Formats: sequence, C-alpha cells, structure tokens
Amino acid sequence: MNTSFHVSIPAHARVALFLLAGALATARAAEPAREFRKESPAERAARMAWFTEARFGMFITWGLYAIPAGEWKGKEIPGIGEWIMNRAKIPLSEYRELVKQFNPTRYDPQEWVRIAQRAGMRYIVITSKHHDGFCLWDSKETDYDVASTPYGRDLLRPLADAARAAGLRMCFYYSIMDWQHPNYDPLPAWDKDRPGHRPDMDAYVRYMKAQLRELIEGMGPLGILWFDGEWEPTWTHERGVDLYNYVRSLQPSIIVNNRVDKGRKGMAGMTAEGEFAGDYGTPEQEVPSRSFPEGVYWESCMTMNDTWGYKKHDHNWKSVTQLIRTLVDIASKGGNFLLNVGPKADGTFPPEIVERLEAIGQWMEKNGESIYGTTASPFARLRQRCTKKNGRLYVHVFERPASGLVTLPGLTNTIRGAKWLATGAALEVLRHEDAPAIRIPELLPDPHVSTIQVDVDGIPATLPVPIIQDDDGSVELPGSDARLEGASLRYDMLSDSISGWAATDDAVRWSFHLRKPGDYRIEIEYACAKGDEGGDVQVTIVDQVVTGRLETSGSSHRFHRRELGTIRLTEPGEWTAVVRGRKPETAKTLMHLRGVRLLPVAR
Ligand code: H79
Repeated sequence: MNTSFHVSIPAHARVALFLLAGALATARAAEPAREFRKESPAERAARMAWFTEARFGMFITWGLYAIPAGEWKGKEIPGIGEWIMNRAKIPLSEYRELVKQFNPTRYDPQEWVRIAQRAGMRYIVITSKHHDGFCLWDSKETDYDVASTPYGRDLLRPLADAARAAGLRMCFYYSIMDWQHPNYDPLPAWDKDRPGHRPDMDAYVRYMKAQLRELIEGMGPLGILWFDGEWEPTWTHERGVDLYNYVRSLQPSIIVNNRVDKGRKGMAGMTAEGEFAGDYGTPEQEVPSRSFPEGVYWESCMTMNDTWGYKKHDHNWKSVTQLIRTLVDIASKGGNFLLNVGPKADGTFPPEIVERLEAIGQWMEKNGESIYGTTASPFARLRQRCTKKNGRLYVHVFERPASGLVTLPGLTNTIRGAKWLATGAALEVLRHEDAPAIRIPELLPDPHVSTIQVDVDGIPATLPVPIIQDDDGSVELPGSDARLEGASLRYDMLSDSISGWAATDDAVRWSFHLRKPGDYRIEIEYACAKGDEGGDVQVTIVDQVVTGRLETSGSSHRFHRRELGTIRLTEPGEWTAVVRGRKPETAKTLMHLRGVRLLPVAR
C-alpha cells in the first residue's frame, strides 16, 4: 500500500517553511553532540557491567621517561619517574632527544598480556600519551610519536590485539595536560622560551579529538578511556562535558573516567556533587575508607613501588601480602583495583613486578571467585573484609582472631554451611552472643588472605547491630565503627585507624550498650609518628572526662595502648563516648586512633 500523500502549500507559506528549515539546519549544526550524561541508571549499569565484574586491571605507564629512569645528567631526580621533564625542568629541546634513543627491542605484547592474565587481571590501561606529550602509536596528528623513534612502529595496536585475543579489555590512558604540544595552554613554566609556542586551547582540543578518533576507530572497541591531567584552569567543565560526549559518540559503550571533567575531589578521586561528566571515581594511591551507594563506580589506581613510570633507584616495593590485601579491601568496598606496571625502556617488566604479579595470580587462581563479580560487604562493621554474591558470602581473614571465631553480626540469612574456599575443608558454624559465627583453626590456609566461603539463602543482608559489652565486662569501641564529626577526619581500613585530626571540635563518637554498671579504666590504642607527639587527647562519657598528653609510639604504623583514667558508669543502658583532642601546630595529625576500650576495674 502506498502511504505517501501530498498537500498543496500556498506560496507564502512555502517561503516561511524554507526559512524555518534553514534555521533548523543552522541550529543542528551548532547543537552539541548527543548528551550522553543523561542515560538511566539501568543503562549505565549495563554499560558498566564488565567493569564491575572484572574488579582487577593492569595500568601500564610507559614512555620516553623510561630511558632516564629517574636520573638526569648523572643526578637522581626525586619524585615520580614520568614527571622527570617537570621535576628536572628539562626543556623540550633537550627532552625530545630521547625520541632518538627509544628502541624497546624486547617489547613482547603477547608476553605482557600473558603476565596480566596470569595475575588475574581482566583489563589493561596503557598510557597512549602521558603529560610529556609523547605518543606510543603512529599518530597522523604529530611526529612526536613512536614512529619517529629507532623502533619506528606502533606499540599499541599489537597490544590491543593480543589483549582482546586473550579476552581482556583494552583501554587507553590519555593525558589532557600536554608539555609538548605547541598550542597547549599554559606553556610549561620551566620552558618559557620555547620557540614557536602559540597557546590556543581550541586548536589543542581539535588535536586531542583527532587523536582520540585514531585510538577509538583504529584500535577499538575499547573498554575505557582514562583521562588525566585535567586540573589546570584552562581545562573547563564545558570542555570536559564536550569531550565526554565526543568520545561516547565515537563508541557509545565506552567507559570514561571522571578526570575528563572538573569534578574529581583531589587524590581521594571521587566525583563531587553536580552534573559532572565521567562514569567513575578515580582515587589515586589510596583506598576509600568505606563503600558507596549503589550506582557509584570507582577504581583505585596504585603503584607497586613509589613511581608510575620506571625508575631504577626506586626499590620501595610493596609486599605481595600488602597488594593482595589491598585488592581484597577494595573489592569489599565495591571498587576496582588498577595496579601499575612501569616497564623498562627495553620493553620488559622489572623482575620485581613479574614476581609480584605471579604471586597475586596464584592467590587469584584459588580465590578469584571471591573477587570477580562480587559486590561490597553487607556488614557495617566486621574485622574481616567480606564480599558477596547471591547465595554466598566470602569472608577474607587477614589475621586470626584470638577467639578463633569469625562472627557475622546482624546477618539475616540462613547459613547453609561454611568452608575454606581454597581447600574445600569444612568449617563449623555456630552461634556466639546472638550472632552467627564460624570457628577457624589455629593455622590459616593462606599466608596472605584466607577466604571463607559461606553459603546462605538469598542475597546476604544484615540488620544494624549495637555495640554491646563483652562477657568479660570490657567494651570495645573500634575506630571502624565510630561516627566521625570533622571535615578531615577519616578512617583507613588498611591501617585500621582514624587520622586527620585538625580542629579541637573534631570528634569521634560511639554509642554502646552497658550491662554491668561500675568503674571502667579508659584505654586508647593509637599510633603517633616521631615529631607529631605532644598533643592532648580527651575521652568524654557524658559529663566525665579523662585526658592525657600523647607520646610518640615510634611511627605512624606502630600502635600503643595508653590508659587515660577511670570513669564511673552508674547505670545499665545506652552510653556515648567521645574522643577529642588538640594537636601540636606542627603535627600532621593528633594521632592514628585504632579504638577505645573500657576495662572493668576489679572490685
Ligand atoms: O599517571 C600517574 C601520574 O603521573 C599522574 N596520575 C597518575 C595516574 C599524577 N599523579 N600525581 N600527579 C599526577 C600529580 C598531580 C598532583 C596535583 Fe592535584 C595536581 C596536585 C594539585 C594538582 C590532583 C588535582 C590532586 C589534587 C588536585
């Protein structure tokens, strides 16, 4: 059937329509690309699904800076290796000499992918261009790239192909800040006489967009575009939104980190309130102290020593245990771990890195089920880390509790059974003080983290539980349970302590339930670095106060117990304890407070 029809339009109306059509065409041309920020939470969740399932990725920071490797003209340059151009104030005219030396003859992308995959990593993010502006692929937009080196050919496409062949997602880091581009604004402060520099951010944005098109269309489909270097004032919210929409218009399924826009809150990395572009938060070198509401995505990126780009003098390697515990800690809070590798100039990974990834991989082989595709712990407080899935809880034991019992306070699900995930050995489930508990043996099966698999009915869920007095009469007030009142106070899970004391009205508060009235000795457990000592601390329970002056505990990692005095609690029921203090002017923090203990005075 022919459904077309004709209407006759009078001549004057035709002129009006013609003008209207013209105006519409102009409006369309000026219209920004589709507004991709406006997808629904469900659409976003679908796009983010592979990312949350993956949990663990490899960051690769590689470029010209791997050649000096932290040393310039015979001098060791402090700071992170990929910032050497900035830290050693190297003019571009000198730095670009490195292009003639860059020849990673031992580069083997298949081997890199094998190492990542054996470590249990599910995606790779590599620096396509870092702040120094050097490009690791053969870009049509510049000669400041790998094609101009003795190596002479693209490094990224072979890695992308190898990654995808192995089932890993390929992702690119791309720095907005650029110390080389003739139009980038501002020109680096240490290189003010650079000839031919003409600041023009619009021209620079055109360059970025052309390069990003090369990466997405030439090497895609990609997993993530990982922007960085967004903090200079010439990069604006409007430019960020526009770049986000541009990148998504090239590949709608792509994930873009929050450093595309101006919403990142410092190194803590989460996105501030507002209409900022970017799909997820990017804490750098730190792990958030707790999980976030559903629909908030994040990924902590971290180095294995103290540098991203290779530095030959940096031997400050984190231990395998530390790295595995960080991965577990992050997963227990619903985030991803992006662990960095700084390859050497010859194209190989430093052996310290290969060893660590190998060991992490051995742990992941046995325990990966407790990481991939899990969501954050359902417990508001639990000494152990924990992840969950429908029908299953994974409890990650770092240290064996002295009681030999792992309690699951407030868990509402029926427990079907418990066992060590790695060995399958069954564990006894019992009840302890009204809470489900699991008895674990003297010897833990894993030196790093031992995982208990707990089978339950349904999705693990909990009810809030109060702090109650122990059978022995003591009351434990752990830092992890405290309410923090103060802008910079924070609880850190890895050190299991509260720091960031700034003002005298900063307060750390607990409510607890007392069964036996009486006199209680008040003890704090704290660490105080050398040089930070001398602060005053006070613990208040309603109208009674005990105080003390803090000595150093030797370091910020060594915890001491210190008794402050005795308080009389006259009645059973709800009480509140508050810790406040005054730090010395020069101290970084009053202390690192692990917790407060009330110990009954024997009568
Ligand atoms: O690529 C690695 C580093 O080279 C780069 N990001 C990781 C992934 C980087 N890390 N630190 N820095 C760059 C230094 C930047 C620090 C600061 Fe700022 C920029 C301090 C003040 C401006 C970021 C924005 C932190 C606070 C505000």
